[in-house]
Amino acid sequence: MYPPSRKDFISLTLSDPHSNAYNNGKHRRQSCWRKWKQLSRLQRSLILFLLALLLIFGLLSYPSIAEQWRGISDREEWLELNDRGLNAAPPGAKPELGPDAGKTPAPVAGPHLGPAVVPDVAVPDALGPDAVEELKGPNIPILAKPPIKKKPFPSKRGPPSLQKGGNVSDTAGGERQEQEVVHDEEGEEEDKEKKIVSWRGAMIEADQATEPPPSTNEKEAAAPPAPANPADTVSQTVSPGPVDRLEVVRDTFRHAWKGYKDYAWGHDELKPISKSFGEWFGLGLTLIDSLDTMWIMGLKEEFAEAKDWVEKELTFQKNVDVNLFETTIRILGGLLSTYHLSGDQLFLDKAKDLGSRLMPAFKTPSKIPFSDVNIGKGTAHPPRWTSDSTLAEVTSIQLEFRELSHLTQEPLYQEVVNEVMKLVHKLPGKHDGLVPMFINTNSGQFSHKGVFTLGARADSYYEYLLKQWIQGGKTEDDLLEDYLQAIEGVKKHLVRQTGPGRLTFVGELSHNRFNAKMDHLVCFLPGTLALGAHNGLPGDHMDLAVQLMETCHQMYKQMETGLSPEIAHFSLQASDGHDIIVKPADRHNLLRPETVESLFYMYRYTKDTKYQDWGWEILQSFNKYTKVPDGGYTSINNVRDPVNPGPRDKMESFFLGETLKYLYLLFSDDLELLSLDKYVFNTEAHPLPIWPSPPK
Ligand code: DMJ
Repeated sequence: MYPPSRKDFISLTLSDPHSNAYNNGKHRRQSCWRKWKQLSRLQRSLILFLLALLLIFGLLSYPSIAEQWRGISDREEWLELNDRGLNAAPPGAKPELGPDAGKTPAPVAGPHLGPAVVPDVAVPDALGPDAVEELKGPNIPILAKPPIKKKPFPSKRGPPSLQKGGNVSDTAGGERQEQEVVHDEEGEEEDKEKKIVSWRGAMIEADQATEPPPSTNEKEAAAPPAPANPADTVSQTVSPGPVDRLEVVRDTFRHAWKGYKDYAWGHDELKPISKSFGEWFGLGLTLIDSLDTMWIMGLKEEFAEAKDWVEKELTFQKNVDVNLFETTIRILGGLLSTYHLSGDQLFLDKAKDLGSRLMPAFKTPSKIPFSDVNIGKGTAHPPRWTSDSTLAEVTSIQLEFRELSHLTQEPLYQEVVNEVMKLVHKLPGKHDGLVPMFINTNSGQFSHKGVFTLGARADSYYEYLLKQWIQGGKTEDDLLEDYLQAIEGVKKHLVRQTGPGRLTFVGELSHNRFNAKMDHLVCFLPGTLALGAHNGLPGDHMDLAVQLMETCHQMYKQMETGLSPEIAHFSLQASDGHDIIVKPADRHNLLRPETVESLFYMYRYTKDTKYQDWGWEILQSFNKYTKVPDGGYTSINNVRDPVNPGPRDKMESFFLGETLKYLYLLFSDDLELLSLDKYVFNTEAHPLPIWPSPPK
């Protein structure tokens, strides 16, 4: 018997895959079907089985893929949040072309520079006509919203992103550039050494998230930080004596240190919720920032362990870009002060090594230093999109470099930083002593003139004018002249009072328009004014200090958590209900020190115990809303929501280096403990000795 004629076969030959002949869809479908029918039963079953397998696998892996997509959309959300008011551009973002194209510094929202600053861009204010004056600077380029880079799926499955709510200002600062860095440590393979470290504060997820497994992390990230062990929150009505308060600060430090030790040892910063760490420069930032605090608090065991790490592990021979300012105030300053307190040569040796590696930053046409230095390669550069440096950054490294010269008898350190001060002293473009926020490293001229603030990017310029003058035995007249003139400028242009409660605050000026906005960073000013007054400067500086201290206190007291927002706006009209207005994007608290720093100075100089009480309330609020049960403290997203303050999963090094140190000194009645007549504190709270006055 002949088999039935196989027309199928004919059709198959017609559909020669190599021919370019047109096959319509129907024809193709028929061919497929015929092909399928030609297969043996075994072949068909095998194919069906494989398809079923693929389907099952696909269904099983769906949740994790969906989870990753959710992570991406979360990231987009916080990037957008950062862009509020065109405030922050993520790494790599460039400003739109404009009159200053190619040299416009991107604004930064960051822990170190403070809130993002684009003060000359109008921000609609829904909160009332006086909360903020609308500002419309005509010539300032607006940052283009940068493309959002989607992170490719990791090749291996790892712990989910635990940045609940995102480290808004910590990870997406406009000037932050991600760089791949190869650490040149001995004995390590290059591949293993590759880490992402960023410029100016971008905390890139460390590869090795430490324990515990993802599920636990997720659970904790979702929950607000410990609504405190009742023992941690001493009732505000019970006022323990100073000794008890000192012990509570010590306990707070120990708890913070425990988290760092358990989950971030030797790394830059603790992420207490996810029990992991973030790297910035990869130099053990928190550990070094904390050294002198431990010494001052008498935490000997902790100090010994940390010293051991410095001795055995800390190396500056690393191919890493560091920010000159941040590295100077935190690491160089921390090493120098620890050397002074402990007398241990180890810390001076490390300081010398670091100081010499930072020197390439000063090799610029103008002698105004670049922002970034590669401490391994000995190269320096400005941010990618500009040749500007931030004014506060180039004028707030002087105390440390000058002290290094003193200790090493090597004049070069002092010479390079003094040169910067000389240049700025005679520079045109100041406004009654107030300085613009940027300076160009090529021309040595101010850039982006017209915006004046005591907040981010300018703050510590004013602080270091006074402190250098004090450090140098009050002999350098230019510094004093600049400081006095600046404070007059502040009084004339920036100081105002609120309408409802007559609170005195320091606003900002943008192209001659006043903005009733004050960064928490500005709360360093009462302390600095008090320091100046104590050193013989006009008495009205102290009056202003008292008034501003009250305002900074109110920035905490009027919030539901008792913690200050990052930025406050003030009402100028008496008819407005509230003195202080907080915009949704400004509600975060990064555990900053400025208010407790000023409380310390105010108490030392007035002996008014209300300042200690105010500090005590702040400490209790930190313990109530930012304490993480298993160790560490976290920045929070919303100081107005005591039910869910929104942990950010980051403990800044300055919480241990500054905030807790100043609280400890505030509660101590031992005036000889770091006497303000013998020491001057750098802007990261590291005490350096005041030099003896030269004979007259
Ligand atoms: C610190 O690094 C220093 O105090 C700096 O001067 C400003 N920002 C942080 C703390 O807020």
